[in-house]
Amino acid sequence: CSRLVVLTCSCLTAWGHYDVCKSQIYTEDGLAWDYMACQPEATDMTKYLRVTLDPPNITCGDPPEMYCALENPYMCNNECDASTEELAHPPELMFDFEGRNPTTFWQSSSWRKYPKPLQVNITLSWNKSIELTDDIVLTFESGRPEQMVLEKSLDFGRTWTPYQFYATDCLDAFTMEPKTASELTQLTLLDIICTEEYSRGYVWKNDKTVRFEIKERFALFAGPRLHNMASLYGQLDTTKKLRDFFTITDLRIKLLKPATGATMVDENNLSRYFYAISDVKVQGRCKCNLHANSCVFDKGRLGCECEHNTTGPDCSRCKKHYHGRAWSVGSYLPIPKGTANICDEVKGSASDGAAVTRTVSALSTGIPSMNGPVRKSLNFSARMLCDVPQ
Ligand SMILES: [Ca+2]
Repeated sequence: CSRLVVLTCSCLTAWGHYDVCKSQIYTEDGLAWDYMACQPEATDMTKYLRVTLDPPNITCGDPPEMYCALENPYMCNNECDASTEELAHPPELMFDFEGRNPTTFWQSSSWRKYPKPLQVNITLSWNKSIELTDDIVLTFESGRPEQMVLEKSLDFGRTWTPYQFYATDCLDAFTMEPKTASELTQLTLLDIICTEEYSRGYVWKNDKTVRFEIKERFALFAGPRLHNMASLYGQLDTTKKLRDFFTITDLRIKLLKPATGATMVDENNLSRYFYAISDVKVQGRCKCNLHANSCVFDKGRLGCECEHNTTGPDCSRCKKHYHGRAWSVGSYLPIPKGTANICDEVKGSASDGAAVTRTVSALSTGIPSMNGPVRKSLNFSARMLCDVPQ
């Protein structure tokens, strides 16, 4: 490494991660900031969402109902009563801490209006663009649905596109050939597939989860254990479609048909059929266009703490007086492979000194940050940053 790079590396070791926005370096002109790729820490995004159900009165318990087990219509000991805390199953119970016993879950009314379909839309809204970093995992306490679609929105719920279809029979339900995420390749990564992997009949007792496989898709570029994130970052840097694929503002779980245990629907005992979800996992980070390394939740809203003289909830424009050149997304790759694409000051506006002061104070505000403790993957960071042509 050259002298400059050695300094950057030592700063990083102290800071702990490659994703920091900048570090101080000495140049011929004195102390200066060295900018590099930055993005907020990935975290549990279910803490920051708003959930809406459609139809709104689909949650069980008003009036109280008794439910029977799917596999045994004579085992009816599941009572739902919205007016009693111990017997109520409101939507919040999909996002609380799991791991205690008994489990807590949201539950729908039963299929008492059969043959009219029992369908529920569960919409999760962040009011902010976020980037998914791990699999979306839904855990069902009822049998897993026979038909379901996971959809995403990038424009706060105005328009929706499917992420994945799920069915016991993809051809019958959606006229799609069944596929699994493991069959995807770099070329078909963005294809929307229908999978039968998470819906099959009687095995539901053993596996209650339905997944949208983010990591399997990442692995197509980063390798099976995601050891080569630089390769994925390189792809993300150059392919907007790929970046957008993993970006959402909202998710919608469309439950289209409950589990029936792969038999004919028992019309005399419709209290066997319902949806119940105990847990929803969504890991991700605020999308800050690689211009912020932290994101705060303030007054019920997520917002990036923008650097590089950018502003807006996603740092998607240049600050006033900093339109010296057009705004551009930052880079996943550190300098010199990538560039931070800093918004330049327009000559003759605020002084350099004032700009630096503002940036520093933004870093040291007392607002609780979503950045967790010091990050891991030091080796990766140092290697990436030292990888400079001599
Ligand atoms: Ca729960």
